[in-house]
Amino acid sequence: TSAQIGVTGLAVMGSNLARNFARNGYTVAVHNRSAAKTHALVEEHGHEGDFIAAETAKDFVQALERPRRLVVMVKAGGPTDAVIEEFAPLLEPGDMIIDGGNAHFADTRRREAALREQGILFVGAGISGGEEGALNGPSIMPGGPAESYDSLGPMLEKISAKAADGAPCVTHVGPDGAGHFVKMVHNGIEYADMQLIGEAYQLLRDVAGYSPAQIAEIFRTWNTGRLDSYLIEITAEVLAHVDAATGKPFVDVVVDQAEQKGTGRWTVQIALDLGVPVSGIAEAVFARSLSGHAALRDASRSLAGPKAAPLSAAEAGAFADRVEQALYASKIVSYTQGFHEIDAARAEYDWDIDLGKVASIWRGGCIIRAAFLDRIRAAYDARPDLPSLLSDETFAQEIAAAQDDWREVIVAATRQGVPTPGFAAALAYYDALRAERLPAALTQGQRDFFGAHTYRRVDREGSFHTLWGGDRSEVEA
Ligand code: NBP
Repeated sequence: TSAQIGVTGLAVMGSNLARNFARNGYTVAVHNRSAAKTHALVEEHGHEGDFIAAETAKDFVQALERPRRLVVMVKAGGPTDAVIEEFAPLLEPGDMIIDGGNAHFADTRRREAALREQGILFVGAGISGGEEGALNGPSIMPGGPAESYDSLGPMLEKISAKAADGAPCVTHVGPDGAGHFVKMVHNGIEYADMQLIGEAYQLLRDVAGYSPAQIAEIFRTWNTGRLDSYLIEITAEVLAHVDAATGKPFVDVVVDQAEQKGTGRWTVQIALDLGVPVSGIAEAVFARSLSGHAALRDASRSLAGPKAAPLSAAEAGAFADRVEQALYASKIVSYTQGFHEIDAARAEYDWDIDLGKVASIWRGGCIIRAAFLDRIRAAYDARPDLPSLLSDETFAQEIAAAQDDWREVIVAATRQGVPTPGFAAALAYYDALRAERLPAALTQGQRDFFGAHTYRRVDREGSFHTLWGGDRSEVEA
């Protein structure tokens, strides 16, 4: 017999993905650089389905039915190139390599172009949901040539998570690096979601005076409403957890320095290149880096702050409702910014990405899965050319209803000296988009003054320059 799919790279993600394929009835060839992992997988989980263990690259390739489908689940970067270099010479035109690692989309574009020369279909597939998702159903974001999806799609649909309506959380996202790009933005949005939740927690604690256990209850309540999502759910779990060793809230015994693996940073770097304002995601990335500057924070602890005036217990409940509004409104803005970035990449790289489909495949399996995504899908389904999520009538109305509370929360935070970069950046974005006039006109005047960079006029076509050093008359540039 031969295998319908092969997985090489059998650390936690690869072995769980291989088991997922096997449990869904596929015969799976498995291979790892060091063969011990291959044997361990088959010994421990061989009973879950049909595995073919391959010790060498040659055996692995020979075990696959043609055209071959070979999933690479190794460490992103150099290791992925090493594996492709090892396997590509053993493959034939029409065979497919699927990279399920967290590759940078630019690497995926490069690899796709190189392998296309050899007639090999290269599919860069973003996979979200961690090890648990890989085993029981992840959200999958495959890119690459569209024809790859004919044979690969049905298999991925089988092993993927399913949304509440039963739809598989996978679609052909777009050509070459589109899948990894969308996975990158997914992670950027995840950073923003986590930061906003963190700010809500901090406000409930430092302004409203709630304990972590009480805040866990508040999050549990929120999770039954429009904020219903995996991240809100696990936030309640983490906040309710008590450290066994000290009896203190778990959140109080963890060092408050957040780490990152880099996909959030990429989201911001690429947004800068594309000229897309993703201020909420950027603040989330910066908040993590700020938290890690221990020496700087130590040196700054004695800096002056406002006189603290905590709320009374009677005021706290109403404040918590306001925080929910602020969190929800800020979340709409983060997703607006993330989808803008995908839209900009769609134009830049000529990718045919269906934004409603993207929202749809994030509804299950992945870290940002949320009831909210159904609404985003509906917004794009109703109007595929929606200029921005904020242009959707329902979202606009919800923000209109939330904005007074949103502003109040930021005022309270500012007055009490609680940093809310995510909430504040989201509101600034919203207000800037709404503004009749922006100070960008002044910026243009300054640029023309010091650098003769020219400006456009509101009342006439063309570019103009004022002779600032001379008689200040205007000339056409
Ligand atoms: P790791 O990222 O820790 O990679 C370990 C695997 O890479 C092992 O199979 C290892 O083989 C192999 N490998 C390395 Br390292 N260098 C190699 C080389 N030069 N040639 C061949 N194989 C090499 O594994 P992971 O945590 O399972 O993640 C796999 C991919 O999935 C990564 O790209 C990751 O970013 C992505 N991802 C992870 C998660 C998650 O939650 N962990 C979620 C989503 C995506 P060895 O056993 O012989 O050392």
